[in-house]
Amino acid sequence: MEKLLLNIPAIHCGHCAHTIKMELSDLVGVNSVDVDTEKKEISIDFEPPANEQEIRDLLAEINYPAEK
Ligand SMILES: [Cu+2]
Repeated sequence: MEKLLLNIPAIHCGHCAHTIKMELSDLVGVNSVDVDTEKKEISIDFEPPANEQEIRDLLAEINYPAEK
């Protein structure tokens, strides 16, 4: 299992957190998603077939692109 910590500047409220959790949870291989609304950070536990690029692409697609 891999863990990914990403900074998402566009997160500003609980609704954002909910949207991100729902969308990422739909990816096969994503086991858990934690969102820290205050720090604008998300932490994702995943395993194949999910991968970091797929997660970053999805976040960009739903307008919550990860920093760096
Ligand atoms: Cu929001």
